[in-house]
Amino acid sequence: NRRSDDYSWSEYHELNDTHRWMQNLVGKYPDIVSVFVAGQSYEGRELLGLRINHNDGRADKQSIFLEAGMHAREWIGPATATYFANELLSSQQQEIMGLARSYVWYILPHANPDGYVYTHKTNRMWRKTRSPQEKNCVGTDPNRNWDFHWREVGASSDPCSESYAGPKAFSEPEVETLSQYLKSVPEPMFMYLALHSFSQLLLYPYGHTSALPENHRQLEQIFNAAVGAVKRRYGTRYTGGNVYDAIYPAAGSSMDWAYGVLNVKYSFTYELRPSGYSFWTGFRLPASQIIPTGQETTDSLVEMIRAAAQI
Ligand code: ING
Ligand code: ZN
Repeated sequence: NRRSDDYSWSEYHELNDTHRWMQNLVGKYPDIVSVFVAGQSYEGRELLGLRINHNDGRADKQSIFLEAGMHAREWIGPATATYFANELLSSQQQEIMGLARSYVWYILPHANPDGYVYTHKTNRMWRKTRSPQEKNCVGTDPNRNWDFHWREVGASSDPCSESYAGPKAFSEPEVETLSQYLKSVPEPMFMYLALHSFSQLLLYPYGHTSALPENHRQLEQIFNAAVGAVKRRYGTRYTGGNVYDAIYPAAGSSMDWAYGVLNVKYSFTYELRPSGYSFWTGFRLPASQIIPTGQETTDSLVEMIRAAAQI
């Protein structure tokens, strides 16, 4: 039973630790922070998020939604999401606090809580959800389960595959309830962000086709600003582009659904540190890199949002 002040970014946390930290923030910043429940997991856990809204009387703010932890083993995503949330609340940098005030923020560190718990208790390399499927296999890839060009390409119909799209679109309660929540967010959504790992890529739609989205010139402009900024502090190099060409065809992601169905014009996915291709080490980013990753990703998000707002 640790005190909220003990929460730090020098280690990776278990789900309950982070949920408790979020609840404690409400007590610490009652006028600014509330928690929201974006949905439920198969095993009955809450999809708990932080809503950050500086009530400074500014009307008609837009929202920015940041999702992390969709894939269970990608631990740096949730750690970076909470790092960024903490920056929005307590940064010494004027431009970050300015950004914090300019939008209504929704931050969901653990979009796949069952999977995350499973990576702590049983199998560090688990990726999917934990719902039972056919052939005695477990789990659906939640980033292939969204109802937008579902299972068209780069998604498996084999329940035992790591990229299993599920028996139908929105079969996973995590995905279905989150989609409902996203539709219910009252402020117009300016940007949708997803944090994954790894490979140091910044991605934008689409995953189901090599055809570029209608506003791809703006997306590329924002991409360039974000990739320039992520390099500033530690020289971290990112590449990327549209999912289909930059990594692989992959239909049914949250980002494409946010863009294609919710109509969020600026939708991006970060594949965070490390670079490289080693499956065995890629998801095990040392905890000593949480803070540097948090810093450079915050730098990048600041520039990304600034660039998008200028368009
Ligand atoms: N990569 C992502 C995946 O779901 C991705 C890449 C991003 C696909 C956005 C589609 C849309 O496969 C990892 N490492 O999870
Ligand atoms: Zn992922």
